[in-house]
Amino acid sequence: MFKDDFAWGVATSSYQIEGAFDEDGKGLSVWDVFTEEGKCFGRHTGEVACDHYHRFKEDIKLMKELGVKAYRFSLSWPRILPDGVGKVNQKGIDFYNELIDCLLENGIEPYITLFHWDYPYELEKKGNWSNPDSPKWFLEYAEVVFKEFADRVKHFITFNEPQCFIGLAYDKGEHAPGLKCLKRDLVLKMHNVMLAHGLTVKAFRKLVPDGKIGYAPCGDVAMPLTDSKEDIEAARKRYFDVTANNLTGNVAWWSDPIMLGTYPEDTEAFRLYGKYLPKSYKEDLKIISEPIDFYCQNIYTGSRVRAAGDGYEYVKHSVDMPYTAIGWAITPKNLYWGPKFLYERYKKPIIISENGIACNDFIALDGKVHDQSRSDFIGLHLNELETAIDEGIDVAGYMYWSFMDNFEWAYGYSKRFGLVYVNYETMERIPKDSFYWYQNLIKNNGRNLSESFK
Ligand code: GCO
Repeated sequence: MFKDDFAWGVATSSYQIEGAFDEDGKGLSVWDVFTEEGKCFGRHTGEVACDHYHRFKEDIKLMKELGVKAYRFSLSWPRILPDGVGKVNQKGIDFYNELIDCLLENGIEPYITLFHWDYPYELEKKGNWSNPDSPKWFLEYAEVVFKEFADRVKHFITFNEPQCFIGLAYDKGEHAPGLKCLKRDLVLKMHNVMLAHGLTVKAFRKLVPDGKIGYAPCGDVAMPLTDSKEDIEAARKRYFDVTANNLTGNVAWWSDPIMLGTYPEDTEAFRLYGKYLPKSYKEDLKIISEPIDFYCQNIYTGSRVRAAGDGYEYVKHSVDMPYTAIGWAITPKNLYWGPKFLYERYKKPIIISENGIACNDFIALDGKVHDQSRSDFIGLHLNELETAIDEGIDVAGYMYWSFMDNFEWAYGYSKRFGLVYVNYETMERIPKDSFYWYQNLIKNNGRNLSESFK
């Protein structure tokens, strides 16, 4: 059963919805530059996105109608500090103040993600996360945020999916700024991101003693092929393993330092690349592991694993596996095994900070969007999550990704994840069928989950 105070929510991020990319003194982010260079599907950009910057009141009205208790959104660092550090842009602060006040007036708890990828371009030019000062730059930004907003906002998340803003951005070259760096550089960037996290949590404790703070990484969940002890242990091993090929995209390198105060030293990647860590890394780990209050995870899909010798091996999905419109396998059990493995290793309350599906949504003759498969996707996943909760896994919330259709990074606007359909020409918002399905579920605190399939 879901707890009475379960945080039923929806999530978005600044670059994906705000637009107003150069309005009111905002500085450029790496995504503004990357998209301007035509690097994303159809040369789409976030210049206007969902125009949320001008329409946030209308959007929050819909959120209230949806009945969510929590709204997870991110702040644009260069909207607040156009150069990344130094001068604060008061108009940026004003925008977020209005947004926060409007949420609170509507009884919605804000969950602020400090960083969801729109890195200040001015800092990119100074060497981004490889610069030894980069953790302090982030701390400066975070302190401005805490001072301006933490009188009203009590839930913060430092980083969203470092696997992507380092891995996809500086390792695979698919996300802004689109680079392919050497391993020695990647290890340093990863370390500096985690140091920035630790410094921020430390500052938060002083500045916001009554607040809660967490961290939101991601990762493909390893699901055991059978319920045998051997397969379960094989899946756990794979989930937290770090191979040479998965240095930037894995779970343990990005979470063990923060949650356990150690690097995953018994992995292939550490044996190969641990030597690139700064000499002071053990000292830094004391800061990096400053305790947090909740551990978030963005979970979308999973892989099947079985025992093989004293290790593990992948088992391909069956040929009839269904895939979402973005090509991800639909594997609801990831919301059982993911939280379970994570809770058993890290022992912190878990928030599913993202879970969702891209569908080929369109407006039907009756003017509505009939996305039955989205409701089913959510229901199937929540069913598994509830089983984990019933077995004692402490899960504090679930944030559907996303509240509305938006700019899906390298895919531009071609993938729709929203509960609310967005017509990008007129900016009209149309709640999809799943909006009303989720509304009903929240109203019943999830108690009608099994009935809701009927
Ligand atoms: C992600 C992001 C979102 C994506 C979503 C769907 O964290 O990758 O947090 O910005 O839009 O995950 O891909």
